[in-house]
Amino acid sequence: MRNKEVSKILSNIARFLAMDNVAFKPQAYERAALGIESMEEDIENLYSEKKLKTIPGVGEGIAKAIEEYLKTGTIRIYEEYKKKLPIDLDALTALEGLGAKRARVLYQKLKIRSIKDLERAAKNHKIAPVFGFGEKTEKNILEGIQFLKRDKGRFLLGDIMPTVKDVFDRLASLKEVKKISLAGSLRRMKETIGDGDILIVSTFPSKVVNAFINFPGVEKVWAKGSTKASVRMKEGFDIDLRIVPAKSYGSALQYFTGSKDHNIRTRLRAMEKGLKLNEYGVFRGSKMIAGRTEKEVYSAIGLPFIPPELREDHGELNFPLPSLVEMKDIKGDLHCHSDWDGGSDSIKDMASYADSLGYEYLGIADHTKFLRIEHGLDEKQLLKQREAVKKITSFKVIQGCETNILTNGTCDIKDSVLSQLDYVIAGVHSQMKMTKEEMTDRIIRAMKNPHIDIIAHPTGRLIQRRDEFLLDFDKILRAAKETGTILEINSNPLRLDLKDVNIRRAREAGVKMVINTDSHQKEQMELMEYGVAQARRGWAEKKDIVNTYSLNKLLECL
Ligand code: DGT
Ligand code: CA
Ligand code: CA
Repeated sequence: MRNKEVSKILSNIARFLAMDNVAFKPQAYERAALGIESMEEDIENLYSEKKLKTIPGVGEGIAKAIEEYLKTGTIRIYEEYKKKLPIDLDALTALEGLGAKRARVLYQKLKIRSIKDLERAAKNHKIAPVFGFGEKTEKNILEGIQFLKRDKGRFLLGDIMPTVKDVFDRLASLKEVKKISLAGSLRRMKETIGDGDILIVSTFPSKVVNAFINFPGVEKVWAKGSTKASVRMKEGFDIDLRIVPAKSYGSALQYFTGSKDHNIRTRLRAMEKGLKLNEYGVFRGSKMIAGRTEKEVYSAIGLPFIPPELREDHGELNFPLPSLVEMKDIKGDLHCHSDWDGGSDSIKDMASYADSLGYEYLGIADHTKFLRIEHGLDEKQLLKQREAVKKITSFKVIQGCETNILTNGTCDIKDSVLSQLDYVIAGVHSQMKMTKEEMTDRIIRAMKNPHIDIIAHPTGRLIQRRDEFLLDFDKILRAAKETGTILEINSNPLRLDLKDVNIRRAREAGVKMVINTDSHQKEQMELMEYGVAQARRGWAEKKDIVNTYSLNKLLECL
């Protein structure tokens, strides 16, 4: 499958086109890139069947570009753009607030090509005087760089999971592979990942190792032994592979899933029982008493099976374990954007995608007018949209909106219109730097508006890019409980907001939550799995999450 590379190059071209202020084309390239990235079919097959134009966003021009890429390994206009603008666009635009256009200005004015150049310029106060930048931007750039440094070498779960899944599927299809599992932080679904870990049982380890190190996308081989290997993928992260005998699979999986702190606890627990636990098994003296399955291993040391997401030494050996919410419990997604606010897909298309995911209902919550860059809807448009939603009968769609909590805690849509919608989401999208007291009061004031049901991405963080708001979270929880406001668990891998520890606090405070994807394109609804994983890491059960409810019960609490 070369889908990912094709998608990447199209999306890069989109950015270059956008920088050149070309109209419409960038959106088409971006849309094509997203479509290709998320589709199941192999792009090369579609090409050989002359069906490229069935991909959303792909017209004559883009089809030609794809053909050129598949044949020559690059696209001429892309090479030309790169020559004109020889900068590390990916790294630079990874900084919060620095888009492609601004990166180009910095190159033209200050010859900034890399993060290093950028940092030097910002420290020497060269950025602020550039037209359109200013002191504040310069400060934000420096802060952003500090963020990158702090998390150096860690990757967003959602960025690396698709590649690891590819590798996993390739391994799983080898006939020499008898058992396979993700391990490490990936299996625990941590929000950021140092490296990927995969564990295998095989009848012919050296064959598996050889196949693995020759997979497409493997850029470097760090180490290769008879039962393990470690490689660097071209996306820049590493994958460790280990092959173990069947009789130790459970104990090895337990060991390599971690976390380290959880492992220390389990080993101590074993010792208290006069046993020894290591990656080879559970032993009484020299006799091995368990090791084949994880369940057997936990049971031998007197513990129930502990779901991987809980293995963080957060009390999982001592508390009664929750019965965690699962993907299959999710009945709908309540935070999805349509083409009414500039999202990619019509309400109808979003609805049929929700249907294909096996959901019972879909909530459309478009941005509202304060967010002009997001084409936010005003009162009139919301009411018009309401009529449009009513006409959809093929799937149950409910209509909300994602209104903006303004600095004083009021929101940008009149109550008389909010009251007509099925539900209302509210979120902070501006003025994020307020004192703790101000920000807490701002959000609580919004919660007290009887029309507001859900607070979107409540703490405002962007992982590795932007800190949480300063918030008195206990106060927020008390207010949520009092007003019956639901807190969102936003599934976007860059947000995961609420995060695990806050989910646990919310649950303990008796505050309900909703797991949403905040999709601006139908395929993004698949991000739900990251939100569910985060909820599980926060010990959440089905009853804590309102979009596990049937529609009637859901509407009652909205
Ligand atoms: P990461 O890769 O930084 O996101 O985090 P992990 O948890 O995947 O860590 P990694 O890849 O270094 O090792 C995988 C697992 O192997 C880890 O979760 C627990 C186990 N492990 C590795 N080194 C040690 C160790 O020194 N002591 C113990 N008890 N376990 C270890
Ligand atoms: Ca790891
Ligand atoms: Ca590792």
